[in-house]
Amino acid sequence: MKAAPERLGRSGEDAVEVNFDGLVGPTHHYGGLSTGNLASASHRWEVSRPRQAALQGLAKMMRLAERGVAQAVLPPQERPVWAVLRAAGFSGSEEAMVEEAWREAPGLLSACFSASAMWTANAATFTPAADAADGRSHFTPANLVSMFHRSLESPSATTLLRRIFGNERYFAHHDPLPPGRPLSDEGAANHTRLGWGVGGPGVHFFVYGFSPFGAEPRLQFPARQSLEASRAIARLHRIPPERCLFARQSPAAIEAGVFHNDVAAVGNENLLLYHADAWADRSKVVEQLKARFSAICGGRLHCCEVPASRVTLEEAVATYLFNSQLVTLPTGGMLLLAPEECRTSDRVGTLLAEWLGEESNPIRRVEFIDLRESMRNGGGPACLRLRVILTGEERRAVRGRVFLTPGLAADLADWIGRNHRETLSPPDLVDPRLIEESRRAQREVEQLLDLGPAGEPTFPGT
Ligand code: SUG
Repeated sequence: MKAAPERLGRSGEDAVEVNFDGLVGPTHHYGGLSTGNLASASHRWEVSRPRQAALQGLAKMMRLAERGVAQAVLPPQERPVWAVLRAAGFSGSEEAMVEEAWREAPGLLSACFSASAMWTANAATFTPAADAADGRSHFTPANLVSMFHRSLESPSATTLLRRIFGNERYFAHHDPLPPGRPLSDEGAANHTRLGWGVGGPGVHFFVYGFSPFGAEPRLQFPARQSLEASRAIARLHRIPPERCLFARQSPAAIEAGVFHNDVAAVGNENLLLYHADAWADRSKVVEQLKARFSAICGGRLHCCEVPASRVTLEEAVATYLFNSQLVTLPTGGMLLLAPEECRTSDRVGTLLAEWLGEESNPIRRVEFIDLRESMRNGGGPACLRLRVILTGEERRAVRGRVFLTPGLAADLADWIGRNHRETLSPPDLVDPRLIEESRRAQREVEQLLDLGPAGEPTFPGT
């Protein structure tokens, strides 16, 4: 049956997009854990600054909240992941386990200490009620099986989302897709919802890196998102097929370090910014997207294509231009919140000035933000947030003190100041005081966010 091009769920008149940003945990370090993520590889084992990282993330949230954008937070995850260290054969006291793991398997220890849950664009894929045939909002936590350290996030993300969005009347929760390469899923970083406003019908643009059961080109870097995973999410979330489009990343993009689609494209409402080499068969993809947009949403999708002659893929990866956050301002028009690295590139600067000068382009403001600590691990402004569209009723059903207010921001700044170290490098992971600091920080933030009982996440194989 063909769904009418209208809202499927409850009235979305008072719907707003809320950015749920991940708080940076006290074990933020540079493990060099993500193959194909050039920043992660090139800063491997350098000294990180956990306190600055967390404050930079908070400053971004406050900037957007000051601009009138709805902002909320997600807590970090408990680290290290003891269950995985035990499952890998380490035993004895916590200190002994960490020491032995450092001697025998430093990479594994680094993975178990990783603060990578901060990049909540990878936590889950979300579909608003307005686009789901059953009229509920859907969450599927990403299984993140492509990178071992990231796969450790999935069990806790699953319990966390169920705690915060626990009201079953509004929210449907799916389990992460079964682990394994054929259903490798990296969450919202490879998914963009387009549509006029956030309350009306939307078109869902899924980008995948590989098709698991086909003949695939051999690449130097791993393609992370599978077509079957994206299709499974669309099915589970009850999105009518005519509202979905699936496109393949270009192998050239993956080889240039575009490990997620959000490193080469960003969209919001009726605007799509993208690198010309982001997708295979790009002209066809853009044509189909435009056609879907006008059929489902009505009107024209505004597409800004950036050819390599203006900005190369390498420049896109170095500046993270397309990982800017593109948000609608309550006063009308859009704000592009770009990483500081874009300010220092003349070529990117010229492009931004052009976008601002075009009458028909919805971007009204460009601002820059310093996220150096996260950027050095390959995480820009858009990586740090999960977009969740909520109606007024749904917002009231959200549990915990997660919406950012000046009071919460002050409490979080204080929490960071007391718990996060100035500097950290992988050899510091054996410092027994870090275990205590990490545990205390987790306890305090859970209390501060008033999240209620946590429950125990279960890790596959533990
Ligand atoms: O998965 N980096 C993350 C960065 C995630 C960026 N997210 C989006 N593009 N949406 C990753 O590669 C590096 C961790 C380390 O090396 O210590 C890391 O996990």
